[in-house]
Amino acid sequence: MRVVVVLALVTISACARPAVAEPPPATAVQVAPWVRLDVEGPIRVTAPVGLVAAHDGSRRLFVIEQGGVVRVLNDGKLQEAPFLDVRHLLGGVGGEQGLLGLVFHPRFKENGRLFIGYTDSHDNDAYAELRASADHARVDAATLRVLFSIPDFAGNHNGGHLVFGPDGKLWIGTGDGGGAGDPKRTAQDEGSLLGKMLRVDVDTLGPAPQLVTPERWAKGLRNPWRYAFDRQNGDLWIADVGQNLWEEVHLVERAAEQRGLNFGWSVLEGAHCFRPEQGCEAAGLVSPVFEYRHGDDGCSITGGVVYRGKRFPALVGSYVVADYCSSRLWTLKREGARVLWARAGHIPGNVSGFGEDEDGELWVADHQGRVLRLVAFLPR
Ligand SMILES: [Ca+2]
Repeated sequence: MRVVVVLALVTISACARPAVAEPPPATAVQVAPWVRLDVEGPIRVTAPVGLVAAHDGSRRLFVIEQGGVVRVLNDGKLQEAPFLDVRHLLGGVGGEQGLLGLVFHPRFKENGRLFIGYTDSHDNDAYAELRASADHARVDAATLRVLFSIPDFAGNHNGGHLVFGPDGKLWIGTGDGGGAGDPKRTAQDEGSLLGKMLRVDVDTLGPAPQLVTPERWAKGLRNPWRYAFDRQNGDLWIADVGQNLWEEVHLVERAAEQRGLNFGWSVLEGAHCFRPEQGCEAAGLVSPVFEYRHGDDGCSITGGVVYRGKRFPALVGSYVVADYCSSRLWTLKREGARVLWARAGHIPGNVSGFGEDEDGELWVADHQGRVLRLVAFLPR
């Protein structure tokens, strides 16, 4: 089965302008032609929330199932035996809870280390290390060591994503804890680990039970559902899920060289005062480079990866995002100081995550139970 996706490259002029934040979101004009994307699939899995490669030369792609199992795709075929099963560690599963993230150590091929983010049996937000078997064919859950966990008070906004940055550190985006409207104001609270982008050095672990003390690299996030580094230039793209009105994307150039940023939540939602009746002070807050309003465009952003594959030259350098509700796709690209965005059609289903294989080629997770692969990019 092939699903044809139409990609329309348009100008950014229709993008809503910020009400209060400074500086305003970058604006630019895209002049590339219309193109079509072909997506091949599906591969049937259960509630996938992400796709990750180990970059160990095995060419395997790992499917994160929210229920607590990691499956293996070998050359596009689903392996019967699971790679990892942590179902017994999870409390509530479904909604926004469960196994939420997976990443392999940059030297996984030598050290067999990998890391997961999940909601634990107490519904707290946990981050842990595991070690693969000697042949790296599977992972025994008994090797798990919790790096740290964050007490949580609601079932939603649990972060869970993990990526390694160009600095060799593990970057973990946490949600504000949940409920609605940042009820405990955690995202702006310097003392809370919630609503932050954390940075962790996993190569110098301390003693149990808290093996690491995360650095609060940035604050003001609501629930960053997938972010990615551009491995060519170190730019960090963050898709942060909005409340009732605005979905947003942040861009931090050469992020590892910066720190102390404030992405605005819950002073702002997108580039707009979140509590307009109270007014808001936007000075010093990082404004999103892209936002869209709830409605036909959707209701909950799913961030992807920065495409650095070879198959589709016109996509190189683009951060691909989708909306979970509308399944519309967009591509975002920095060119100098400008950010270009493009509508990219849609994929039926609920896009819950993206992944890139060892070649940097793009895959898509549909939360309804499918894995899809981008197989063609057709100018017309
Ligand atoms: Ca929560």
